[in-house]
Amino acid sequence: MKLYYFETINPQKACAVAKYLNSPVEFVRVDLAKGEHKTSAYLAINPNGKVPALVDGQVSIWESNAIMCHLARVAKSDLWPADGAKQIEVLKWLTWNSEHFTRHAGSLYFNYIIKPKFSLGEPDTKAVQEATGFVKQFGAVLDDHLASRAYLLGDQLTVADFAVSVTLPFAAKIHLPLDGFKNIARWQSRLEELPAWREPFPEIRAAA
Ligand SMILES: N[C@@H](CCC(=O)N[C@@H](CS)C(=O)NCC(=O)O)C(=O)O
Repeated sequence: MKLYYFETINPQKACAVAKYLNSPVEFVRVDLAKGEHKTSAYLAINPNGKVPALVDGQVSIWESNAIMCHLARVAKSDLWPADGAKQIEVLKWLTWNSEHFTRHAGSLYFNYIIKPKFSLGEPDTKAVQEATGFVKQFGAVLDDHLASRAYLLGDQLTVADFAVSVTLPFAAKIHLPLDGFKNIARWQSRLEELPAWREPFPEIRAAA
């Protein structure tokens, strides 16, 4: 399998899960700064021109959530639970995350990290203000849920934990308004114990 990535949050989920599972993937870096995601060769793999993408035999999979689930399923790992009801629960959190929590936390990541990195101008004050309000609102839902659980599904770590937590390593830099959410902090400390969560990306080898 080949996993196409760059060091940004969506590929981060797929890379972290691949590393956690020790998946037999070849990591292929697609340099967004050089426009490598817009080449015809890459567009044949992911017509959206975005990372990550996974090629497994004849199949190309795009969307980081689908890639995480595929890697876990192939590895027969509980990161993608075998039980149907638990799969629905994972799907619920992945959807909630894309539609609500990381949708808005991702806006802060875009304004405070991506914009300066790619010289896209100053943070948009209105967008930042709006995203901050939503992260607080949905952060409270997450914090309440984690009050009595180690992970999103209870005792069992799943791909949903990798997805929902993806912006937490950047909390200070992107001004994530999560101060005071003690259960999220406890959950983050638990995830930080996982080397693959702390260091999701492969080392970049300097050219010889
Ligand atoms: N929903 C997609 C989002 C992928 C995405 O937006 N990737 C960003 C990097 S985090 C990207 O490739 N951006 C380049 C572009 O849009 O030109 C996923 O989860 O895989």
